[in-house]
Formats: sequence, C-alpha cells, structure tokens
Amino acid sequence: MGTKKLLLAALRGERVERVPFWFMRQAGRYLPEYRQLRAEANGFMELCLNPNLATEVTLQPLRRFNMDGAILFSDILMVPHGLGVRVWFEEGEGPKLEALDPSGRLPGFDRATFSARLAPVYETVARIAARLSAETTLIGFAGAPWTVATYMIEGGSSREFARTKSWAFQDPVAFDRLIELLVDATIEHVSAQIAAGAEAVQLFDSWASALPARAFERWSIKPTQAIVQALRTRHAGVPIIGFPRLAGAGYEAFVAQTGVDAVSLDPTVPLAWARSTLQSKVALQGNLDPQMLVVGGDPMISEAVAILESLAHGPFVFNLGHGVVPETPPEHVAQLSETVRAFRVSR
Ligand code: 1CP
Repeated sequence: MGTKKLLLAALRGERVERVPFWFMRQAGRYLPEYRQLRAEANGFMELCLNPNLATEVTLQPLRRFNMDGAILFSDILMVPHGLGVRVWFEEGEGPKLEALDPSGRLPGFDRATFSARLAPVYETVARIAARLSAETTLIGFAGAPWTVATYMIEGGSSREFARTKSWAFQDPVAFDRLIELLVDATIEHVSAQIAAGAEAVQLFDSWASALPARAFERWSIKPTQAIVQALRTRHAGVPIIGFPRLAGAGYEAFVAQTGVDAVSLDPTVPLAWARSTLQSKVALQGNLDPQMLVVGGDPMISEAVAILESLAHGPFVFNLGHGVVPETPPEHVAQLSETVRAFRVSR
C-alpha cells in the first residue's frame, strides 16, 4: 500500500485492505456540539465564512466516528455568494437568495473579486489540512452548475423548478450563458480548495433528476465534463467524485462522458446494475438510505452489509445515498461506522 489514505486510494481504483467511509452531511444539526456552535454563530453564512468555526465544525464528527474522509464544512451557495449574489438563511426555512431574473443581467465573474470574497473558505481548508491525521482524506466540494442555477433562479429551495425550467426551455442559449458562468466559477472555487489542501473533490448535482434526458446531457453532463477537464489540467491526480442524484439510467452516460473518477450513488440505484455497468469504469460510493440511519439497529446493519457485499469487490467508498438528516441519533452513526470498519471482503 503506497498510501495510508484509504479513501484516496479507493477513489483512485487501488485495492485497499478495508472499505473506507465518510457520510454526506456528516457535520450538522444531528450533533449537539454543532447545534451549540451554530447557536453561538451569527447565522449560517457566518459559520461557513469564519475559518475558526468552520474548521471546528468540520472536525466534530471525526472526533466521534473517525471517518476516513473529512468534508470541508461549507455550502454549495458559497459560489453565488462569491459572485456577489446576496445569500441568507431563514430559520426553519432554509436558504434564500436574491433571485435572478431572465430579463435581467447575469452577475459578472471577476476572478480576483470572487477569490477575495471566498478567501475565508480557502483559509478553512488550509487549517483543516494542517489538523487532519495522516490517514484522513480532506474532501472539498461544490454544487454542480445546474443545481446551483436552480437556487439562483428560484431564490431558494424548490420542488418543481418552474422558474428555472421556464427559462431553460424557453431560451436555452441564454440559459447556457448562466451555466457557463457557473462552470467558470466552479472551476475557480474547486481549484482554490485543492490549492489550499483538498485532496479529493465532490460535485453535488442534487437536483439532476429534475432534468429531462436530453437536457440532462446539456446541463448536467456537459458542464461536469468541462469542470473535470479543467481540473485535470490544473491538478492532475486529484480524484473527482460526481453525484448526479436520482439520475437513474442517466448514471451510465454520466460515467461514460464526464471523466469523473468516482460516482456517488443515490439509494435508488440497484447494486447489481451499478456493479456490472459502472464499477469497471469508475469507483463507486454510496448508497445507504439516510432514513436507515434514523432507524439504526438490525435493519440498518443488514442493509449496510448488503451494500458492502455487493460493491466492496471493486473500488468502493461506503457512504449514504444522500445527507445525514437532523433526526439521526449519533449512536446510530457510531454503530454504522463500526460495522463498515469491521467488514472484510471475502475473496
Ligand atoms: O441550519 C443549519 O444549521 C444549516 C443546515 C445546513 C448545513 C449543515 C445547510 C443549509 N448546509 C449545511 C452544510 C452543507 N451543505 C455541507 C457540509 C459538509 C458536510 O458535512 O457534508 C454540504 C456538503 C452541503 C451541500 C449542499 N447544500 C447541497 C448538496 C448536497 C445535498 O444535500 O443535496 C445542497 C442542495 C445545499 C443547499 C442547502 N444548504 C442548506 C440547506 C438546508 C440546503 C438544502 C435545502 C433544499 O433542500 O433545497
């Protein structure tokens, strides 16, 4: 084994002696120590933009569960913030943004201004890197352009994405320009995280499933491919994980065309299909249903073992199929971590 970082090795497709794991949203409201810091901070944006607090929140779950990966504590809405869009969080409601208007002007992308606005995020990455053990991989991330565009156009969370689709379907060429802006900003944002010490990165296309098949190619696959190409040139050897959540059969084209090193599977992806169709091309990550972690005990353990038995013969990182939910008892996360850590592949 050349490296002690099992997660990094697995993402590169190397054989490892045990399945590495981390959990999407492993920092957050299910942890009492998070809720306490969150209450002391002056809002969620402040938590993300204060390197002291963001470093501490990133490290909180590792102290309890010692995952193989630490994911930078931040949010996908940092990119709009870097572009000068006003972003805030309303208690109990979630993120709000000053909404873009199809007839208005797009924000401009000025690299120096963008980097200056997001400098605290990169400072956080550097501080985390300095404090991680030699076995832990630091994961940076960004939202994929389509998912970030939905928040910018809807002005927050959405179910139907009506404003976004109406813009994209009526004037696809104008919508391309917003996606291109977000491709440039995302390349810059992820590059800066890597320069500061991120060792692997994940692109969250959380709302990929809202796109019809042809639009999925144009606004999920193509932009991801452009980001992957640029990152490869600037930072060879840094694994890139794609997460086209709920993309169904679209996962196959996503893997074939984007050039990602790994894909994160949502819980609906059949394990046998993922193994036979995707795993010879990329490393897989996933895909326990986050509600299983709320249930805990035998149902959770037998499901986790089924996932491990299906996918651990090839390059694999154990994770959830989406983020940890606030109702999750921390003891269940401990139980799951021990289950994955103890699992051995039978060869
Ligand atoms: O009230 C609070 O304390 C804020 C809750 C919270 C947290 C803990 C938000 C608001 N963001 C985060 C952190 C966060 N967001 C991380 C941290 C690292 C980790 O431990 O994993 C990450 C990776 C994200 C990414 C993110 N933000 C995504 C992509 C992943 C996903 O879950 O699909 C999305 C869609 C967002 C937007 C967002 N930010 C916050 C909320 C509540 C939401 C989702 C709202 C919605 O459903 O539309």
